[in-house]
Amino acid sequence: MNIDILLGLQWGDEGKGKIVDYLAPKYDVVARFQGGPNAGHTLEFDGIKHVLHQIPSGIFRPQIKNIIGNGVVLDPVIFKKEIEGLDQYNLDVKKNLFISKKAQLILPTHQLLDEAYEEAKGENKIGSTKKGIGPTYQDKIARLGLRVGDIISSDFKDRYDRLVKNHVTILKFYKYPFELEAKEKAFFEAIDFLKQFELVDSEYMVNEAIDSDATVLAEGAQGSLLDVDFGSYPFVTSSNTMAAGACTGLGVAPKNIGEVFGIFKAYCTRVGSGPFPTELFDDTGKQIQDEGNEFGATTGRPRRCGWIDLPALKYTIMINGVTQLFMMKVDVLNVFKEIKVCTHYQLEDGTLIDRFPYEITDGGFKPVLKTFKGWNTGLDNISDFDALPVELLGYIEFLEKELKTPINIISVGPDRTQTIIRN
Ligand code: 2SA
Ligand code: MG
Repeated sequence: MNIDILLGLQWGDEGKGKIVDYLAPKYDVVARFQGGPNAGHTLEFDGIKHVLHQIPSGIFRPQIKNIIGNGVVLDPVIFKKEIEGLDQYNLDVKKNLFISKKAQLILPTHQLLDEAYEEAKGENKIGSTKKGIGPTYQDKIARLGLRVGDIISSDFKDRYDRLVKNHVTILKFYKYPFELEAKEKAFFEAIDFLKQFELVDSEYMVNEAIDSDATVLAEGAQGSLLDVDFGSYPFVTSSNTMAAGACTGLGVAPKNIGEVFGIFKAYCTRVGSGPFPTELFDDTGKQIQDEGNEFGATTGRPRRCGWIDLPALKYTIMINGVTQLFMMKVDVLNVFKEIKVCTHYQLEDGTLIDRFPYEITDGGFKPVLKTFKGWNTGLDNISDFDALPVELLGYIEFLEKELKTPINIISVGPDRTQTIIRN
């Protein structure tokens, strides 16, 4: 069988956790391929609300194998906390979770470097989650990093010390004050904890699953507009969040990619800094934030809110080869009498474009907005697509025509059950 990919088409937080959890019964394997503890994937079911950061969202289904792939950067300390947080659910996590030996380790000093780099940027901060993501990927590319598979080697501590020495030199250069002792103690405790888990050559596991006709879902983190190559650089994360990232982050050949599920919100949000053409600074933006409970699932930061952005969505659908769209958080717009959609950007000379420009800077162009009548009613008791309000059906039809891709799932609330499937 092929491997399907599920990814976010905006700036993250599109609701990937919910959808992976929802789709999970169809899959034998769920694998994360990039990112790390910067991600916050929220799942809600049976009155439980749980946020996962590094562990794949299939973990709540006992029949599913969950893989943390080679493309991930893993913080052992956060991993230990995450596992302990799952204790309450009586899951056999050790049986169902596999970690690639090739995943990179986030060291305490990576996290300190992330803070130091952000502080040094002054006004130009990326708005990083300060989880050490950027510095860890930096060391990976510089061929300096430590990998999960290294933790069992006898010289692990020496190699750790050598890398930390480098980091300390940089921290001192930045005059960044730090205290390492307690962090290191927690790190080595967490490394011991990690040794109890199955550390695997996950590229073999994934490909064997594909060859044996098992179904595999690759779970993306963050969103395509945060992709290090194609996102709003430099205000991006440090990994390839796009579909191609699943190939390198799991060791899967492009010919084995099946469906690419692209998820997007019925509006748009962004957490951290960087341009956001459709951002709303008025009461409407605040209302979307309140209705959608738009606060970072990892850091608690308020998310910036705005209308849906079609040039950006067309771009991310293109670079990912999206085959199906899932529209999330539709219920958040229930309160509005009018809903707006950005169809184009207008450049300073008046030209209209519907491409995502190289320099996406706030102020360089204006979003052109088309207004729709809102459905302005609750969607609570609706489970049938055709029973959705006519205004919402019109909105969906317009988006499908513009995006040239079917919208097959409509999410009308955070719970597993609040999901409308288009037959
Ligand atoms: P980093 O930490 O180096 O990856 O930050 C770089 C940029 O990427 C953004 N980023 C995110 N954007 C949305 N959601 C993310 N996950 C958390 C969530 C974030 C949170 O689910 O809410 O809790 O604040 C995520 N992770 C990284 C980040 O804001 C920077 O713009
Ligand atoms: Mg999130």
